Amino acid sequence: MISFLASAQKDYKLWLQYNTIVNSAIASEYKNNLKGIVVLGNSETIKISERELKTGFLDMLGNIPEVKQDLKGENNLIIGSQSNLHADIKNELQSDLNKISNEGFIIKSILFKNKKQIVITGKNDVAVLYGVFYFLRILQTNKSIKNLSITDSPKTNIRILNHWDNLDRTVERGYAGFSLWNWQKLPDFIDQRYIDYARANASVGINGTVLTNVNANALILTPQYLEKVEALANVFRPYGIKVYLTARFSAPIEIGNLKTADPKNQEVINWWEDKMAEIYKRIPDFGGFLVKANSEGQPGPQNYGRDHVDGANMLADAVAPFGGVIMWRAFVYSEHDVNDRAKQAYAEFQPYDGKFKENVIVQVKNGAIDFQPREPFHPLFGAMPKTPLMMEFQITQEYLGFSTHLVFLPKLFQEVLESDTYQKGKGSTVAKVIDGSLYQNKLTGIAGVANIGNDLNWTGHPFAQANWYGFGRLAWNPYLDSETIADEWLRCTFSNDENFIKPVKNIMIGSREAVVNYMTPLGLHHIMDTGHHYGPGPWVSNLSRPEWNPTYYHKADKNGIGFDRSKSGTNAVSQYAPEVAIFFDNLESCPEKDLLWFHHVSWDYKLKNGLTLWNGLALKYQQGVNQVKEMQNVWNQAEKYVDSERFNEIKMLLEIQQKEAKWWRDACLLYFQQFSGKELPEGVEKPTQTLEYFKSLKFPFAPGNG
Ligand code: GCW
Repeated sequence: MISFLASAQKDYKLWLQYNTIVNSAIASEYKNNLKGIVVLGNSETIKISERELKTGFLDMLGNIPEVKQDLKGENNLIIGSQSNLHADIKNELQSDLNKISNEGFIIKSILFKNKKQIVITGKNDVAVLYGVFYFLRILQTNKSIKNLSITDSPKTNIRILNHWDNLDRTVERGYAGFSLWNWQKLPDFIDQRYIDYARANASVGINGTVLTNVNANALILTPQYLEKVEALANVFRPYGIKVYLTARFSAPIEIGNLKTADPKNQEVINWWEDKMAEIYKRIPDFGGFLVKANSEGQPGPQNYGRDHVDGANMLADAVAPFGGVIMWRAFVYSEHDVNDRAKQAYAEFQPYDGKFKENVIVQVKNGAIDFQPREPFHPLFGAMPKTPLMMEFQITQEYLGFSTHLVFLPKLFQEVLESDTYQKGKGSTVAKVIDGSLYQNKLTGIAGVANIGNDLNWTGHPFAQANWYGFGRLAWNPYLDSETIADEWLRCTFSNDENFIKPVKNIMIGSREAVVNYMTPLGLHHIMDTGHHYGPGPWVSNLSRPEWNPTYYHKADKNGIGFDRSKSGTNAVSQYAPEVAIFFDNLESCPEKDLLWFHHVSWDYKLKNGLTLWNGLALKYQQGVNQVKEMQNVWNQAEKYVDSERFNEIKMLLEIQQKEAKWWRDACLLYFQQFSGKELPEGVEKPTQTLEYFKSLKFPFAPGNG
C-alpha cells in the first residue's frame, strides 16, 4: 500500500520529479556554487519562484541554500526582475536585456564587486519564474552551471491549451478521466490540482488556457459561471497563465433573450459589448475567446447570411478595448459541399485574407482533415500573408490510440513545423508562418488540444505526459528538435542513467512512425471506426455525411487504393504553392508517406523499394506491429531504472498497444484484401480472426465521445 501511494505521487509529479542527484560531481558543483539565494521583489510570482527553487534544491541536493534579502558574500543565486536588480548588475546585463522579449529571461554567471554570482532575471516576474524553471531543468538534466550565459525568449505570444471540457465535466476526446474543473465546488473550493496544473504549465512556458470545449455551452458566460472562471483566473495569474473561454455564437439568444445572434444587429453587438465589460471587470487580464462557428453543427454568422469575417470582427471589436483576442477556427467543412473535404477550409478562408481585425488570429489545424496520425501540412499555412494564423495541434490522442498507446507526438509536431510551404520561396516553413517571422505578424500562437484529466497521472498514459511537456516546449520554440525534448523529458521524469535514456529515447522517437504503420501507412487516413474513433473501421460506409465515411477517404476498389487529389483528381494539390503542388502531384516526387493521400494507385504499383503496393502496404502494417514488440522489449529492460508501479503500468499499456496494433493490421488487411484479391506476402502474420469478427466489434462506451 505504501509503495502504491509513493508511486501515485511519482506519476502525479510529472516532469517535476526533482529526483536526488546521484552524479556526485554535479551535486558538489552545485553545492559549491550555490551558497545563497537572493530574492528580489515580493510579488506572488516571485514567492512561487523562491518556493520552487527551495523545493528543487532540497529534493535534488538535500539542502536549501540560505535565503537572503540582500546581496552578501559570493556564490549567490540572484532572482528578480530587471527593475529590482542592483544598478550595476543591470548595467552589466543591459545588452542581454535588450535582446529578450517581455517574457524572455537571462541566466548568467557574473562577477559583481569581484564576487561570483548567478543572476536569473527578465523584464517582469513571470519571466523570472520561467528562468527559474529553466535553471532547475539544467540541474534536473545534470548539466554544469559553470559560466552560464543563457538568454531565451519565446518565439510565439499565445502558447495555449485548448480544453475540450464540458460543464458536466465530461471531456470531448478526453482519455484521462473527467475535467479538472470542478464547477460545482468553484469558486469557493480551490482544488490543489489547479495550482499544480498552473505550475506544470508555467514550467514549460504555456501562458494561456481555454477552459471550455469549442462545442460550446453559453452558460459559461452567465454570472454564475463567470464567478467560477474568475476564481480559476486568480489561481493561474501568478503563474503567467491567462484564462480564455469559448464563445457560443448563439449566446445572445440562449442567455440574453434576444431573438437573433446576427453579428450586424445592433442589439447583438451591444449584448456582446456589455458581456465583455462584465467579464473584464471580473478578470482584467482575460485573454479572449476561441470560437468554433458554422462547423459541425455549431451556430455561427452564416446562420444570418453573414460570413466568418463578420462574426470574428464583431467579437474582436467587443474585446479590443480590453486588449483581448479572438481565436477564430478554420476547421470547417460542409455536408452540402461535394468538394473534397480536404479543400474546403482553404476554399472558404483563403479569400478572407486581410479582412480580419488586428486582434483576430485564425486557428488552423495542422492538416486539412482532422488530426490524423499523418497529414501533409494544411495548405492555409503561408497562404494568408495578411492574416495571423495560429497552429492547432491535438495533444489528446483521438486518432492515435487514446491514452493507451505510447506515441511521442513532438515528432509529429516537428514534421509539420519543418514543412516548407514555399509561399515566399524555399525555406518558408510552417514554423516561420506560426512565429510571425515569414510575414512579420505581431500576433502569433500555438494551441494544443489538452490531454489532461483528473486521472492520478493527469494524462492516462505516463508517456502522454511527454506530449504535454513537448507541446509546451515547441510552443515556446517551434524550432526545437523532438529528440532534445524526449531527452529532457526522460531525464526529468525518470532517470539520467544513459543506459536508460538511450534505448527509451529511441522508442519514443520511433513511436510516431510505428502508429502510422499499424494504423494508416503510406498516406491512408480517417479509416477508424465511427463516432468514438476507436480502432479500425475501413469498411464503414453508411454514415449520413459522405465525408464521415472511411470509404470516402481510402477509395479502395479492385483497381487500387487512395484518394486522387492530384490535378487529374480533386486537384487539392493546387492549394499549395506551385513548387509544393508539383511535388505532391507528381507520382515520382510525392513522398511515399503521403502517397495514398494524394494518389489512387493500383495494387501492383511499384514502390521505390521494388515491392508492389499491396505487398508494401501489408509489410508496413506488419512493421508497425513489430515496432511495438520492440518497444516492449526495450521497456522490459528498463525495470531497474524505474519505480515498479510506473514500470508495470507502462508494461501493461504496451501489452494493450501490441494487441491493438495487431487488431489494426488484421482488420485493415483483411478488408483491403477483398479488393486486391492477393495473398499476404511472406513476413506478414496470418490474421487469427475473420473480417466479420472485426466488423462485429462494438464499443458503445468508448471514452471521449460525449
Ligand atoms: O473531428 C473532430 C472531433 C470532434 C471535435 C472537432 C473539432 C470538438 O472528432 O470531437 O469537436 O474535431 O475540432 O471541432
